[in-house]
Amino acid sequence: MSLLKSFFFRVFISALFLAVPILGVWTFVTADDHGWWFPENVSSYGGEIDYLFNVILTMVAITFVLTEVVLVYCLFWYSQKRDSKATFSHGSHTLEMIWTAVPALLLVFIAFSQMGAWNAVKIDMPDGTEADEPYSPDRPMMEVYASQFDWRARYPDEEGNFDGMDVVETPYDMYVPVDTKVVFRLISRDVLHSFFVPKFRLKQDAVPGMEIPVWFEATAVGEYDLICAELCGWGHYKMAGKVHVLPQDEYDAWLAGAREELRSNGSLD
Ligand SMILES: [Cu+2]
Repeated sequence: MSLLKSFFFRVFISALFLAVPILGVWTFVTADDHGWWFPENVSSYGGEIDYLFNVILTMVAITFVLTEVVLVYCLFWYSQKRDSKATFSHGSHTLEMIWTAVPALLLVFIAFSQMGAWNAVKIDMPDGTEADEPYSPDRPMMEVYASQFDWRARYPDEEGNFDGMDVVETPYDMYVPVDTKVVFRLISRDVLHSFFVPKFRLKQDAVPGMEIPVWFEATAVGEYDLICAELCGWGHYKMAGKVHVLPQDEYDAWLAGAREELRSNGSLD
């Protein structure tokens, strides 16, 4: 009996293949205990995004496990020596219908399940702005400029203007009040960048030539990583900033202080 057909070799190879789904599922099931899972969610819509992620992950997991089980079964069963002749198959119309219809239905299900979250995050801005209408200048909270290789948050002056002398600009850092819907325009000065705050479950491309309204509501005071999620050049790695979420009174005090410092021409201590 050749080595390839020996029973123990077939068991060994099948077990190796079986280890893939077992390790794969184990990795996901225990990921949270090892700190490999998502960072904590601190945004009002983050729970919805995580829910959608889990729905899709479950679908993928079931498909993955079923496929692997069939693979291991075939690997073991059909590698044995047999005397019978192989049968010729012209394909199966029924099977093709099933493996086309099932994924199609799943995709339709995903498409409908995500509509609410997509609408809330990307289309209906909380200040009434729609993503495809020009941003209204009477409601701006801030502007965020992305450029090679930094982020700049710009805060309007007391009259709400972005082109006056008292526009506070903070490179890399962004300051926002907690439990408040923060709306801003995302603008790129050069190439494609992507505004990504993992703990807010927020990612939005900055596209040259477009002013894209973005919003979030942070639910906990803290300091959160802001990174660029679009490879934008040699200094891409440097586009690491922080979103500082402050209690409302501290935010007001910070903004007032920053404006005062700006007007002082640097003469304040
Ligand atoms: Cu970038």
